[in-house]
Amino acid sequence: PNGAKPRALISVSDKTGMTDLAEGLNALGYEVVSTGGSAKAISDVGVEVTTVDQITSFPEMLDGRVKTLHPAVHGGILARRDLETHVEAVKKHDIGYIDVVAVNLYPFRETVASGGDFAKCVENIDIGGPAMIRAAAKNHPFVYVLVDSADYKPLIAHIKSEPSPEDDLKFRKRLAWKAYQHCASYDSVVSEYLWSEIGEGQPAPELCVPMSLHETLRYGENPHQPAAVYTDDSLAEAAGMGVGRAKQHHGKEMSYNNYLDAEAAFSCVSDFPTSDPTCVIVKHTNPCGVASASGSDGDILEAYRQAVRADPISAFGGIVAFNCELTEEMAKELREFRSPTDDETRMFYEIVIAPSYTEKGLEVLKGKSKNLRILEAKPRTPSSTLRQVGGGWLQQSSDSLVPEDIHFEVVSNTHPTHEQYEALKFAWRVVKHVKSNAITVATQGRLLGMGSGQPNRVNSVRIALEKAGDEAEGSVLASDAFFPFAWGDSVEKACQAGVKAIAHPGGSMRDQDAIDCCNKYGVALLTTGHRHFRH
Ligand code: 93A
Repeated sequence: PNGAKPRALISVSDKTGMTDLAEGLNALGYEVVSTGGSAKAISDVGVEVTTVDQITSFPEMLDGRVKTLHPAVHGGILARRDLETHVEAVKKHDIGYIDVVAVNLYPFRETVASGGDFAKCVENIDIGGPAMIRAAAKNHPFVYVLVDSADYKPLIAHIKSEPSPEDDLKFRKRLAWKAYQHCASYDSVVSEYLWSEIGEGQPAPELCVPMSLHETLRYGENPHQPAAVYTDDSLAEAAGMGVGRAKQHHGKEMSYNNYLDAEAAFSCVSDFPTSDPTCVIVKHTNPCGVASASGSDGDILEAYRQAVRADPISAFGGIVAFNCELTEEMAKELREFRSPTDDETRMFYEIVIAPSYTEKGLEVLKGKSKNLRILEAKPRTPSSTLRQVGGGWLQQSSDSLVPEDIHFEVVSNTHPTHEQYEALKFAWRVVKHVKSNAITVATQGRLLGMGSGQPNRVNSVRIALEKAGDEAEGSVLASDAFFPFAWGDSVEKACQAGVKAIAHPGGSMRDQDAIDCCNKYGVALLTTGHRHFRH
C-alpha cells in the first residue's frame, strides 16, 4: 500500500525448506528480512537478505534473547492496512510493512529430550518467535503466517495463483489457526516441563495435553461423523511411539475405528515380555485371540495359528499385533493361512502391527493385499489416560499392573500346578485388556476363549467357556473383578465345565461361597487383590 516492495520476515530454528521459501518469495518480488542464523543460510544460497538489525537499527542483544522484539518489527506486522490512523503511524515512524512471517520456535522439546540441563532448557524457551507468530496471526487479513514448512510451497503457489479475496482470506485464516495451535502446543510443553521439575511425580493438577493436529480422517466411528487424529506432544513422546505415531508402511489410510482397534491390540501385546514373542488378534477393541511362543514350543508361527484358532470367526477382518520383529516366514504365514472354519478362505486382516519388520517380511506382507495397513510402532506406556464426558474430562493414571506386580494368593484347598499357575498369569495378562465384564479362559501361553462387555459376569463366563469348547477341560479362568455369586453361577459353571484353576480379585461378600465351591470340585482358587475393570 505504501508503494514499497512487499516484505517477508524469515526467522526459523528448523531450517527445512527455508531457502526455497526465500528464493520463491524473492522471485515474486518480496524483500527478505531475516535474523542471524536464518539470514546467513539465505545469503549463502545467493538470495539478497536484509538483516533484522538493519531495520531495527538496534543490535541483537542479551545473547539473542532480544532480536526481533522491536516496534520496527512488530509495528510492521501488526499495522492494519485499512485504517488511516495505522497507516499514518507507520509512515510517521518510518516503519515498513511485513507481509509474510515465517517462524518456527527454539527446539525446546528436543532440548529436554536430549537431556539438556535446566539452564539450557530455559534458554530454549522462545519468546520473540511466539510474539511474531501471534502478531502475524492476529493480523492475518494482511499477513501470511507460516509455522510449518509443509505450507511454504502452497503459499508460493497461492500467491502466484492471484486468488480471489474470499479464497485469499480463507487461506490466511487457516494459516492463522495453525499458528495459534503451534504456540499453544509449545507453551503446554514448557509448562509440562516446569511441572515435571516441581511436581514430585504427581500428574499436573490441570489437564494439560499438548496436542497437534496430525491428520483429518475420512470420518469417525460412522460416516456421518467428521473426525481427526491429534498427536500427543508431551515430553516423553518420541517418534514412532504408540499407535498415534506409528509409521504406516503400506495400505489404505487408517480410519477412526482402525486407530482404536490398533491401540487395543498393540497395548495388549506390549504387556507381554519381549522374551516371549506373542501374537494378539483384536476385533472391536477386544482381544479375541492371543498366543505366546512359550505355549507353542517356542514357535511364534504356531502361536499365530493358535491365536486365530481361539476364535477364527472373530479374527477374520481383525487386527494382528506382535511384540517381536515380523519376519519373512511370519509374513508368508499371514498371507497364506486359511481360516480353520472354512478351508477355502485365506485369513483377511485390516491391520498388522509390529515393533519392526525384516526387509523381506515387509515385502511379502505388502503382497498380501493393497489395502492391508502395515504399521510399525514402539510400545508406549502412557502415564495417564483421558476420556471425555459431557461438560468435562475424566483423568486417571493408566492401568499399568502386570502379573509380575501382583501377588496371587491361593485361597482354596487345592493348589495350582506350575503349568496352571503360568496359565493363570497368561489369562490375567489378557483379561486386563478385555472390556468388562471380562472373562478369559486359557491354557499355558494360549487364550482358549473370552467373554467381554456383558452387563453380567455369568454371561461372560458362559460365552468364554462356549468359545473354549472341549478345551475348557483342564483350562484356567481369570475374571477382571470378583464373583458376586458362586453356587449355580459363574464359579460353579466354570468348575462344571472342567476349569482347573481360577483367579479373581476377591473382596466379594460371598468370597467364602467361591472358595467352598472350588473346594467341592477340587479346583484351585487364587485371589489377586487387584481388579482390572475396563469400561
Ligand atoms: O530469543 S528470542 O526469544 N528473542 C527474539 O527476539 C527472537 N526473535 C526470533 N527468540 C527469537 N527468535 C527465534 O530465533 C525464532 O523464533 C527462531 O526460532 C530463531 C531463529 O534464529 P536464527 O535465525 O538466528 O537461527
